[in-house]
Amino acid sequence: MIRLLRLFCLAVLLVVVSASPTAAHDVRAGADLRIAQTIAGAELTLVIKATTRVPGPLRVEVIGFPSAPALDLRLRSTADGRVTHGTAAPGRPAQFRVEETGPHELTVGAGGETAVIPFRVLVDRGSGWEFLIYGGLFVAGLLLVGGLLTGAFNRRGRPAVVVTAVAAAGISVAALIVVLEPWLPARPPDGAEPRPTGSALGRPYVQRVVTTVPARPAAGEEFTTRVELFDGSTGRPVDDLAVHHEAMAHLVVTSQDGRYFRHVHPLRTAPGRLEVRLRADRPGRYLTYVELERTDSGGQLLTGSFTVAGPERPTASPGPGIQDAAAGTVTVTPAVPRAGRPATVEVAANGTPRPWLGMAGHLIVRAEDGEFLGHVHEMGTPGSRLRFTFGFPVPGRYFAWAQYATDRGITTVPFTVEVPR
Ligand SMILES: [Cu+2]
Repeated sequence: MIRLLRLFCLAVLLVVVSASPTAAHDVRAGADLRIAQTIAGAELTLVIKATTRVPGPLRVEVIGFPSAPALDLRLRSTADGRVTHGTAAPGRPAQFRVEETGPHELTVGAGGETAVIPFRVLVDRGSGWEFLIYGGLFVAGLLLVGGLLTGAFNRRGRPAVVVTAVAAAGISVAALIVVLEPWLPARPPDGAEPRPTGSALGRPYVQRVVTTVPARPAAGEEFTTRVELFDGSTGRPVDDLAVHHEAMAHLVVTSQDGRYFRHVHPLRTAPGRLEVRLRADRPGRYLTYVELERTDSGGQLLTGSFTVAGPERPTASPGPGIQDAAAGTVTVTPAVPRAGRPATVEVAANGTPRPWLGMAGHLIVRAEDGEFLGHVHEMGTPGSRLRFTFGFPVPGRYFAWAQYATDRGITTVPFTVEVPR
């Protein structure tokens, strides 16, 4: 009996240890896939709705901040190569039909730009532990009935003990599974990746190359910022980014003087390649920070820089969103923050914030010299006051930008903080 239980516990432990973590871009019952994209000068969130059955419908919605162009969509099943087309705009979702679970690709086009988003359609198949529950009960029931019929319980000695012990074990296994089920790993859903390729230690860090096209953009002219990602070990393109905070990657571009700030969500234009179109109004050095996460691995912050050639040319289009120091009153507590201690940053938002990237508000902080970039989120304060807790690591001057979304779009509130010695 004890040996049996020991064996069973070992089996459970083995399954728990080898359980595969959730994959990167999945659409499954009860879970929409939300991906922020900066495309055609607009900031939007693409929502691939959850699927409950396959073959069945797959809906794609678009949320604009504040608006979004009509998107040309193309859905391709990687398994059989079937392609279907559609268009989507805010309030006008696209409806596709998926014939198979497993890997798919959604190509998104607008304003001459194209993103390819790989994702998997998954359908849950139940926990997979039912066979142990029903099996245990079935064995117990069978033995009890058989035991009663043959009179095994009336006899003394081995038969009665064996029948009782095995029946009790069956009931115990069933009961144990019923109790433990919420903590047991679920069976991978239909369409899941056959086997996770990463190890428990995570995947190697990503090496990045940040370039611009053209190589030396002119102030006021549109250019493409290109981030190429390479595996630290193999040198091959990294194409296993996990969606975190509703994006494959978050790119922050600031001018060295801190007067230019963009927080955008580049498009995946090829495996391991992310691109976003920008326009900078003044010449000089620009610093880039990419926040991303590889599947089964932790988050990473990659830095880079590029130079914009002169002369200064104020652009008519400041990029997606509103950048306005008057768009919110900022209060820092204590008023003179100390290095290495948490400070509270409160922003009185102009309007009612709505979720963007899964949060009510974002606070991005850069050290004046560019050596440090921090990013924290609003703490769930109800109403139009946004509260952040931020710890400035060392004394110095910091450029900060609080961001929130309302019906008017994304508002960025720039401010600076001095942390004395
Ligand atoms: Cu972002």
